[in-house]
Amino acid sequence: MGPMYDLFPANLPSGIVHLKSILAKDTQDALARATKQVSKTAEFSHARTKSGGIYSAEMTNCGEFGWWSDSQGYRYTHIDPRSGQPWPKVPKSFTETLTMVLAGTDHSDFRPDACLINHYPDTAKMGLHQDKDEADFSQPIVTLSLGAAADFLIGGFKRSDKSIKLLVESGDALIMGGKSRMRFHGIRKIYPGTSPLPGLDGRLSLNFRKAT
Ligand SMILES: O=C(O)CCC(=O)C(=O)O
Repeated sequence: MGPMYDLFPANLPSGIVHLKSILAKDTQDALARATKQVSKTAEFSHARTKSGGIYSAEMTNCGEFGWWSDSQGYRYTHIDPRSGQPWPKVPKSFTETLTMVLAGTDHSDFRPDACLINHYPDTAKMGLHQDKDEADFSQPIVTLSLGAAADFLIGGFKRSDKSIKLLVESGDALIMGGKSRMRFHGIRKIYPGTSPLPGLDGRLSLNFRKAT
């Protein structure tokens, strides 16, 4: 059975698509296991902002490009700046799952070249921000959620605009595209102890992007 679009909240801004529970449990497990493999080559670590701040989420990447932040600022790189090695290849399970998720949406032709993976320990957050290091803002951002539930904030086009709160849970996909591609967004809260996946504490997000 395909996605049941009529079950999704009707009050989300145009361009935001929340595909609730679209990933079967065994798919979620496979993605979490593949993430573990990626992190054996490119380990999770807390990136720093240019000004020396530290992200409370841990990050790594796979794909042709990875997003990184350090004393040189935000950017996409071919290599992991920590090791000097290329980012690991995108696992087949990621690509296959993304294709399944996007089938039947307006973004079935999306071909990302970067996957930023965030791991949020129970106390981590991510402040409101826009994703604007990519070359073409007509390309969406697609995020798969695994593990603990979280409050995802969707704001406006200025940081000070009001945001709405969306509960994202393990197995959900969220698309930010079209008119909503440049909305501020962030993670306000992780719900500790809610991960349904054995061996995964906290929350993982797989963030597919077209960097170039
Ligand atoms: O973890 C998420 O769901 C959002 C992550 C995010 O906004 C980002 O990495 O830019």
